[in-house]
This record gives sequence, structure tokens and C-alpha cells, in this order.
Amino acid sequence: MAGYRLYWRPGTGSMVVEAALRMIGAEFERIQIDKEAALSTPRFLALNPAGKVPVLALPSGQVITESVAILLALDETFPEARLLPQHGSPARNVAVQWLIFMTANIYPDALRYYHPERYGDATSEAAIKLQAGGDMDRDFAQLASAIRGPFLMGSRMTITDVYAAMLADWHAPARALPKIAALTAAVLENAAVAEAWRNHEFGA
Ligand SMILES: N[C@@H](CCC(=O)N[C@@H](CS)C(=O)NCC(=O)O)C(=O)O
Repeated sequence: MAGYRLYWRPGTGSMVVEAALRMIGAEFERIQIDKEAALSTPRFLALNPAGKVPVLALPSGQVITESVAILLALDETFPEARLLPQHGSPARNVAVQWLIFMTANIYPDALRYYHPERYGDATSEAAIKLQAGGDMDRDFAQLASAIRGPFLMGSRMTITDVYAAMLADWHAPARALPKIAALTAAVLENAAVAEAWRNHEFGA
């Protein structure tokens, strides 16, 4: 049976999936989508009709998209890797809550910030970017207020922390928040995460 196949691009949300695969110790092949145009080829759209990375093909042949769905699937398959706290625990509810908060709020904020042209015409781009930046500031402040330190849940790192550090790398004001800065530094002490971070050219 083939291993995992991760479709990825530098600087994107596939970083957290590579980090998870490395934390698990799973065998995987990295398939780089080298040009943005390659995301809209029929071949890639057959994998993800949304034309986005990350995409993870499982050893079974099933293909999963959406970063948080991929992380939850990996956690289900490898509970011993403790990507997330134990099933049924209050800590898990908190960790999943903030994962969903980030994917539903901060990630789309960042997409609006970096691609304002997709959300309006040329005359409104500056306003869209300004609003998106402000929304990121607000959403990161909410996240930071929930961080116990150095990680969200205290002393134990979860994949939620890696997700937070990844999104903060896209937004300088977030990295200036002391709790986010401390969380990022702590996350990067993990060798598996640090390798995925480097491979994806984060922290540049
Ligand atoms: N909700 C998706 C968002 C994925 C996403 O927007 N990925 C970006 C890179 S960070 C992408 O592939 N964008 C290409 C494009 O929109 O053309 C997820 O969590 O996986």
C-alpha cells in the first residue's frame, strides 16, 4: 500500500499538515505544486475542485482537503501521536474549538488580506485589505487571550498551536503579541515542526 501524498506549496497552509505527518512519524511523499497556475489544471481540480492546497491523499486512496479536516483525520488514525488531547476530554473540546475558530476566521481574513482583488473591484482593494488586517488583529487578540502559555493548553503542545504559529507567520502584528510570540518560539522547539516550517519557507 502506498503511503501518504501531501500536495503542498511553500508559504501555505500545507505547512501544518507536513508538521502533523512528521509529528506522527508517518511515511509521506511531498508533491510540490510549483506554480499557482497548476492549482487550476484539470488534474489538480480532480483532487480538489476548490483549487487549493493542502490536499492529502491517504494510503487507502481517499483524498482529503481542508486543513482542519485533514488534521482531524490524522488524529483519528494516530491517537497515540497526541496531535490533539484525548477524545472526550474537556481539553480536546478547547483545542478543536480554536482550530475551527482559526480556520473559519483568521485563515479567511488572511486570504482577504493577501488577495483583496478577489473580493471587490480595484477601487475597493485598499479598503478590503485594511478591513481584513483589522479583523486579523481582532481575531488574534481573542486567540491570544485564551493562551495559557506557552501553548494554548499550557505546557503540552497540540497541533492547534502549530496552526496558530503558522497563521501568525502571515501577520506581523500577531507575531508582536507576547503570547503569540512565546507560543511560536515554543512550537519551533519541536524538531518535527521546525523541519516542516523550514521546508515550507516559513519565518522568512
Ligand atoms: N479552507 C482551506 C483554505 C486553503 C487555502 O486557501 N489555501 C491557499 C494557500 S494558503 C491556496 O491554495 N490558495 C490558492 C488559490 O486560492 O489560488 C483550508 O483550510 O485548507
